[in-house]
Amino acid sequence: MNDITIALSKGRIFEDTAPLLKAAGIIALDDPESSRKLILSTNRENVRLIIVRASDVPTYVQYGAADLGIAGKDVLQEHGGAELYQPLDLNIACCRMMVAVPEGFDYDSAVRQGARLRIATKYVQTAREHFADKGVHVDLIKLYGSMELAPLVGLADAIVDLVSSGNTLKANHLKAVEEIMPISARLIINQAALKLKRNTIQAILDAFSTAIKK
Ligand code: PRT
Ligand code: MG
Repeated sequence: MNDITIALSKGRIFEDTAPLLKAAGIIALDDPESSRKLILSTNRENVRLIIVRASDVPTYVQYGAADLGIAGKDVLQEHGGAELYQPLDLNIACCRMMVAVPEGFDYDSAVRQGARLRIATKYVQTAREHFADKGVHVDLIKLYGSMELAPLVGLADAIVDLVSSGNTLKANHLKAVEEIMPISARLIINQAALKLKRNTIQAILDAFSTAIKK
């Protein structure tokens, strides 16, 4: 049996992936929320999980430090996805990437008038492409979190961020004005690993696909 390393982040990705792993006969022996271990053993001697930042998952898989990974489309879009095989939309950790502005801001007329907008976001590449396609001039301000704060303190006119329930926007008197793309987590595979460990990886892939369809 080939040794397999799977990269994933704790929190919602781990929680939503655990049932899929279980369907593939893989159960983590530690809980990443309570354990400080970054390498988790599983019930299968040849399979281990590594716990990394959500945005670092594609990097570990790209360089072959992990054979498989689970990453949001938001993260893959920013990373560029080069050299990664992406065979499966897992349909977990779903949300939408949106443009949001303060409740009183008239986004449509600002866009119509050709105003230059200041956009704060963690998703600079995705935002750049989106506004370029629309022909809207923007200045992008890179943030690493709490994007919702930026328009409230005059750092930006608008933000590009992920929205699921909409509660965070509402709590900060912001409104979503445009959807950029629907987001869900994807299985990513290192291409060399796929060739070298095809049988083991294919078995995991098949178990995931069956579990998703249920
Ligand atoms: O936390 P860290 O900086 O390490 O990384 P991360 O924030 O990227 O990781 P994590 O675990 O929070 O998210 C992992 C993945 O989950 C993301 O890459 C997305 O693909 C997916 N996902 C699904 C989400 C959400 N839903 C989501 N709602 N990621 C973040 N959010 C945040 C959003 O940014 C906003 O601040 O939740 C807030 C909005 O939620 P609502 O319910 O109030 O609308
Ligand atoms: Mg987070």
